[in-house]
Amino acid sequence: MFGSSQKPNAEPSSDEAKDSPSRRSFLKGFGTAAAAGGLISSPGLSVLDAEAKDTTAMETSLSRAPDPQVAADPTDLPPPVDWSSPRTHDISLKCEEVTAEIEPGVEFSYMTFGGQVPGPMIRVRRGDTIEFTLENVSASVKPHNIDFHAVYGTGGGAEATMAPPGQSQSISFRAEYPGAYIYHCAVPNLDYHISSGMFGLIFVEPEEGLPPVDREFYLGQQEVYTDKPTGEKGSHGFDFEAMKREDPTYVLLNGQKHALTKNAFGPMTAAVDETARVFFVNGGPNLTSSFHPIGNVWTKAWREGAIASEPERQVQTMTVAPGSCGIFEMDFPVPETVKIVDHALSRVARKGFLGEIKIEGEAQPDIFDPDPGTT
Ligand SMILES: [Cu+2]
Repeated sequence: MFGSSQKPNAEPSSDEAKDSPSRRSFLKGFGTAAAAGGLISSPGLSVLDAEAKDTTAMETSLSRAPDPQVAADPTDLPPPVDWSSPRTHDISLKCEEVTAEIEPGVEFSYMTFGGQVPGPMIRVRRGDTIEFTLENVSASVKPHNIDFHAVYGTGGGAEATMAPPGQSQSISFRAEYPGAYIYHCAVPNLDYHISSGMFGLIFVEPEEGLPPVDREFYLGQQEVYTDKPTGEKGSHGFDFEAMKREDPTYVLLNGQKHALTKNAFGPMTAAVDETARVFFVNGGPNLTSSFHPIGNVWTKAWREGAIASEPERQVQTMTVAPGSCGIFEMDFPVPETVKIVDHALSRVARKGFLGEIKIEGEAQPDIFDPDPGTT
């Protein structure tokens, strides 16, 4: 069993029930997923840094974190593969339709894998076999399925996993090729379902593994098309015409506005001289991301998550197509707050996209001195 199937189970019977206290408490805290079969660890995310000040123009203030939380904990991802011969994994995901706030006061009906956006990250080794079950919970209204880009087979498994509410479907597949791949719902209205949150990442590690890093983060982007202007309070319905025009209301990192910043669920954290690896999935359904760390650089970058290729090095911005992924490494030589953006910056300034990595440690004035007059 894996991921969401291991979490406390609060299956609402109506939209109102989806906002129940039990669900709130389940979703509110980061790092609640339990490990199973060595696939998941949950070190937890730092709390909001109340002392930090931010003066950049692109930061807007949120009075509180959206509740309930659908933003995936960026530190809740399976640890690196530590086995050296093929294994079989039992992995399951639940399709859950969750009403939550994109930002405070803006309600939206999400569709998710495991109650989070992006859905739980899956990590296996090339040559492993996955006995996979998709459960569409009985509280769902719509049928769902799953297409893994890591799968050889019709629809990446989508046909065989089509599950009406209250039903489960299983497939078995062997991970034949390494890399970071998207998984997503692929029902006929697949763009609607992906926009509403139904996507995630499966990483098939190469047999030889990866070089160690100090931290790993799991991030996902999607754009949401609603029937009200960005930021207008109230319940936002879905706008199919806006989606046809590819004119989203929100472009989001981990499913909610500014989720991974001090103004919502807290930034990611690291220390000076540490290294980090980012697994990034762009659900789309339509927009290409220009993925950039402000105040830093992708030290190594595997375009499209194609880990079997040689990485590009010291890349400022990586384009990540909708329905694709990237694997990016970073160094942290100085204390700073790195802002994670889509460098199509109107998405940051006006449509809700932003993440932060707060790096703490000794100042390194030889590398960066913000005030040279005083030293
Ligand atoms: Cu779906």
